[in-house]
Amino acid sequence: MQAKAKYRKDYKAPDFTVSNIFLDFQLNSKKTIVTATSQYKRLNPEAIKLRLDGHSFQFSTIKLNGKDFKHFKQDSESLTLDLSQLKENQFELEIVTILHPEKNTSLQGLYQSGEGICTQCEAEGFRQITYMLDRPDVLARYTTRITAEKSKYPYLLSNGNRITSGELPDGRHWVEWNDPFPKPSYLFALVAGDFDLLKDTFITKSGREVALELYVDRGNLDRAAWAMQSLKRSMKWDEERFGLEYDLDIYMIVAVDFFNMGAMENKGLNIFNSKFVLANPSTATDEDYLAVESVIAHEYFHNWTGNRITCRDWFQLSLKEGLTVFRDQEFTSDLWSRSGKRIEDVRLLRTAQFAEDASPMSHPIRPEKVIEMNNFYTMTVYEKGAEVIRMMHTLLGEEGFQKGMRLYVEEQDGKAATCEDFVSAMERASGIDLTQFRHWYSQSGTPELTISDSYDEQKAVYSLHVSQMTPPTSDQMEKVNLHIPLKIALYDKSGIPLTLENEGKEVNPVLDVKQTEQTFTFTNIHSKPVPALLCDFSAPVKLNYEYSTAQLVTLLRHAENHFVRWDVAQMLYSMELRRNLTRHQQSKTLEFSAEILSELYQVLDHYQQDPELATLILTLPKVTEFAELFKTIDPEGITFVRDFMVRTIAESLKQTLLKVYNEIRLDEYRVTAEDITLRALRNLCVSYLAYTTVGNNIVNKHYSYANNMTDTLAALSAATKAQLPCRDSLLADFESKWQHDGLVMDKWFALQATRPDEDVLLNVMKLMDHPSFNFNNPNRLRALVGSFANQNLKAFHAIDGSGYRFLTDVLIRLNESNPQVASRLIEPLIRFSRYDGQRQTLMKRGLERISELEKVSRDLYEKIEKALQ
Ligand code: B3K
Ligand code: ZN
Repeated sequence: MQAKAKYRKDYKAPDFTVSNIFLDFQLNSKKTIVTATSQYKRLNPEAIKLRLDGHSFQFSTIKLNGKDFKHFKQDSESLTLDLSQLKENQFELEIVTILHPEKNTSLQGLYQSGEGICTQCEAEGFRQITYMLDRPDVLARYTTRITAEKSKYPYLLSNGNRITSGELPDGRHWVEWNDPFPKPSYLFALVAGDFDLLKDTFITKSGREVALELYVDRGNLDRAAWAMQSLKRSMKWDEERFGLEYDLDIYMIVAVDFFNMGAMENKGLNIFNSKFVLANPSTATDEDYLAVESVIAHEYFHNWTGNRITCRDWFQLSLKEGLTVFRDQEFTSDLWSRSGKRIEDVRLLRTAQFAEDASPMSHPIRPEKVIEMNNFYTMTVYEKGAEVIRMMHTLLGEEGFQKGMRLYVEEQDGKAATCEDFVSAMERASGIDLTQFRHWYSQSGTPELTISDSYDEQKAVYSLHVSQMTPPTSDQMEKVNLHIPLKIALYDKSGIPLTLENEGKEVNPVLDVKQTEQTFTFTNIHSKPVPALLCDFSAPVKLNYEYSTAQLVTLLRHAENHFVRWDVAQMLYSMELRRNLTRHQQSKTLEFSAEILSELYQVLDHYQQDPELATLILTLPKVTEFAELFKTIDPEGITFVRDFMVRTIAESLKQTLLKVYNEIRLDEYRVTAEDITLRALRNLCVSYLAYTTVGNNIVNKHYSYANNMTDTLAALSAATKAQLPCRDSLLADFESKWQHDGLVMDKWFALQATRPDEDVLLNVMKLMDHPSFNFNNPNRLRALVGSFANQNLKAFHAIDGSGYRFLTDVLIRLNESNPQVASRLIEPLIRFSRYDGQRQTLMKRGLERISELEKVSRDLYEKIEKALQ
């Protein structure tokens, strides 16, 4: 296997570019003929070789300026034209290729999804359609003409505006589209199929009317309204907060069932995984509703941050992704709850991104070396990338940040830009020096802040001693000091906030940590304070400070910042888990601190003060969240102790849980912040009560009275996790109701995969033959196999190696059919260094089995090579 790596440092501007491209698709699911006629320009007068990317199609002819052309060399991934005889610097190439959408299970390029046909071109899928300069810094104007059988494909869609259309005598019809905005090939899209269509309009702030069209599978119109409303809210918000307006006359979204990721921001024609479009009360949970809204927003926001301003090369991916995630996070925060959204995002970052940065795949948000680009659509590039943007927002403030955004847009509109272009605009607009801050782009790993404090009672002086250190990562041994914004607050013992000052001068609560060791001093402090550190998670770092339980309790009760109150609850839980894991490993009986239980009781009893925060505080971290506390993970022990913690909380708060459960009354289902919050709290009560003597009764009733999917699933999940007697009948009931609907069945598959039962793996294997399961559908695979490998810590890491063997078998199949999905699913296996020696050997055996295959995909090769290195 030889897979060549690309390095960021090797970037060279292209020798040639394409100004216009005309694509003619004679569409058929078995055989599609594509004729691409492109206007090329030689940018470097010395260049005589034109290397075009392309693979996985049949190539029939190539013409240069209308004449058959033979001076080319072809290999498995490219076509190189010898243009030494060509005098002109502008020329036309016509290339004919033949594709087989029906056979394309990789779901990249042109492929069949259900009865329809669609495309996915990011990052490098366009080269599976035709030979092209398939790189994001080649921006061309696209005209696309699609011809297909009218009865099967009444809708023929592509980017931009519908120009003309016509009928052919043989039952086929055609439509021609033109996109006036030059774009890179990865933003090209085509969809053909029969759909139900939801139409609406949006009037932009400058008064232009935009047609909005949402295409869903026939019969799904009653699940489309929420996505449309979400789109309109996104368009409005981007005008109000960022001053950015939509630019075409039409915006289309198509929902498809077979899709490798969440959605794709193709210019004017977003293609979505149906999971992030379809929602109605009986099929979608509150969480699904919010996820739909946020993905719709994310893809819409890409129209400016991604499409109008795109990336110069793929190493700059975070330029569009980090920024667009930041924008969608802000959108959700403005519309719903800022602290709730922050907590959700930090939970994800601390588990998934920190884990990635401690794995063989560790990379900076702007990677230096890539083998398969699809492997870099990561938590690091997206979520840590968004944190880096958020830190700049913290340092510059909203006003300075928006000034920077305006400068960035003004300078880069219509261009392919770099991360440096963005930071430089922020710096120049605000006058704030970001020299040291830039290291966040080039340094991988999770920095650690170790903080200690001292108090001089006589002088009334309090000092925080902060040191920073980033441990080496698999990709980078040497680390430098970063510029870390550390937001703090001080409280006195009774929880009253103290003014931050130094010698009479007010001190900014965001401390600039820049050196290995720094001391920050506060004067006029008349008793030893309790510090709230890293408020709002002002930087993506780990914090070491020896909090006492009493200090944590003070903050839990009194901190003004909601994030801090939630965060200290996490610390209390972590302390309990660590302490009990040691006891468990020493075969001692487990014990839960009475003091903490009584604090939890107070939070629950006073939930009305802030039901959302109460719910978040009372939610115990998942096993996977707890696992991240340890260098070496004990899957069985963590699962055992967490289970003990759940049961203890449930038992000791039982009466109050019951009281709250009965107090909260929600009749008609509404997707409002207030109702979602109360529903979440009530369902949290159900999840705890399931472990008590009233569990079976309550859960059973909760299931039968449920008038929405949120409650139904909460009951089903509680029954499964607590292994209640009613479990099997509820699971069977759900199955018989929803077996026709893959998307809803995914919830059921995920529950099946996370059952605490001993025989869960046998059950998962059996379910791979379930009529609702489909190995070629990534959503089904992620629900069943992904949930098992990522969420069922204990069973996946069973010491007999059965979990690893199962995943390896699945990966071997997927290596051929869909490498991109395989590469996501392999993650838990490459993280073997986090487990004991016996498990490591078994996990490595799985990886070796894959690497011994005759043909390993680039996607898997890159990860296995890094892991076994
Ligand atoms: N840009 C796409 C992701 C493409 C992934 C390619 N493997 C969706 C998004 O981030 O909005
Ligand atoms: Zn994105």
